[in-house]
Amino acid sequence: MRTLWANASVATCDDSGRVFARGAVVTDDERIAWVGDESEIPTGLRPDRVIELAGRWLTPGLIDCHTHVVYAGQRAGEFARRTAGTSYADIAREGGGILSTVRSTRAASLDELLRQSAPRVQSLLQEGVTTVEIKSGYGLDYETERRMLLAARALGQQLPVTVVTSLLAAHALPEDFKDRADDYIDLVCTSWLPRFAREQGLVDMVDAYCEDIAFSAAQCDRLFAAATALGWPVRLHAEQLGNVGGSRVGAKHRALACDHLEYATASDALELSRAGTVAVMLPVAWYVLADPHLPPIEHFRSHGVPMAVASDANPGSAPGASLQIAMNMARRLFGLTSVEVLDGVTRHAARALGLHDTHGRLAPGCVADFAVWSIDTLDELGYWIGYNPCSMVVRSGAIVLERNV
Ligand code: DI6
Ligand code: FE
Repeated sequence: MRTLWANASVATCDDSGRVFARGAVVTDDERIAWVGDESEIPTGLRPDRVIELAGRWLTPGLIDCHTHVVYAGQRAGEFARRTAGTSYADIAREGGGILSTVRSTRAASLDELLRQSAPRVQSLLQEGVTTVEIKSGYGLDYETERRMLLAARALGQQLPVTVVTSLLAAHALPEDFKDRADDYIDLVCTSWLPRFAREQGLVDMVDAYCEDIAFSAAQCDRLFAAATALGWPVRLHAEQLGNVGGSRVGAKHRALACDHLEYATASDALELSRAGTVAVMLPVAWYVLADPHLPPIEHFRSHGVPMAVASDANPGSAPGASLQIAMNMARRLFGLTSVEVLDGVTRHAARALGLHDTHGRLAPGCVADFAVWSIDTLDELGYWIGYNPCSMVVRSGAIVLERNV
């Protein structure tokens, strides 16, 4: 069916950054056929139906390119300890932190994981998100990592959202491998990766947590060599709590994304730009952990490193699931402009997931995923806190959500 989405202000978020104040979009089923000024719709494009958008803004569907929404339980007790002064790293060294969520996630069935995780994805959807990346990493044994990935895939079936999965087996060292991180990485490389490769369709990318409290740059290097040999793209959490050389390893393996990067240097930024890697900003984690070290935004800008913005939704450093709050924080705390933030949740986020050809932009041939906003200016994206101006979500050309705002 051919649909004309009429009378909208359209932000294409393509490389040209074009905006059509009196714009329109034409879709053929799940694809975009045409985008432009309403007065220039080609006469040959006769729509079967017209959806009147009454001057609202239309953007690509938002992409949350870094989340850990699949897990069981919560860590409010740790949050209380952290606000009273104990550090995130100290709690992790005591066997809390990620390992605490590993215990509750291992104990949860697939149904229980889905029951707890679906509302988090729903709240992203309400905010205009049509694509979400979901990581494993709270299993740290083969069966639970697999169950998390199955849950992520099931969420993509049950809800109108495109799910991209990352295997994050290298998230923390499981207790039974204490002091044997190399053995754990060997197990992941020689056993788990080949098993996931045989079981096609569960893993889209391989991720790692490269930090003093997690895995070293050399261990991530080995993991990425094994992952890329099996054909997977890689990405990693790097330089969040300190600089341990993660972004250089990411650049070496042409990582799709390097995430966090609070402690990255100018030369890291240069390496990322040469590798075409996206720098993913996670300001909610920065805010919750209250580490004053800011990511080197100016170096990313001057080296032309594309910046994405994501929620990092996880039970430790970014509880909840809100991309709009991340957008606000990226502006207020990291100093990104409203245009940088919008690009960061659309075309650059798509690039971070390897989806640049089909998602995150409004252009002919792209998937017809949109968000419609009851706002007067694009500056309102990443401005509101706790008020959601998203009034419609369109996925693959179909309206999947309408809100009265
Ligand atoms: N992303 C992560 O994977 C870790 N921090 C972050 O920003 C930890 C997640 C957690 O504490 O559960
Ligand atoms: Fe994360």
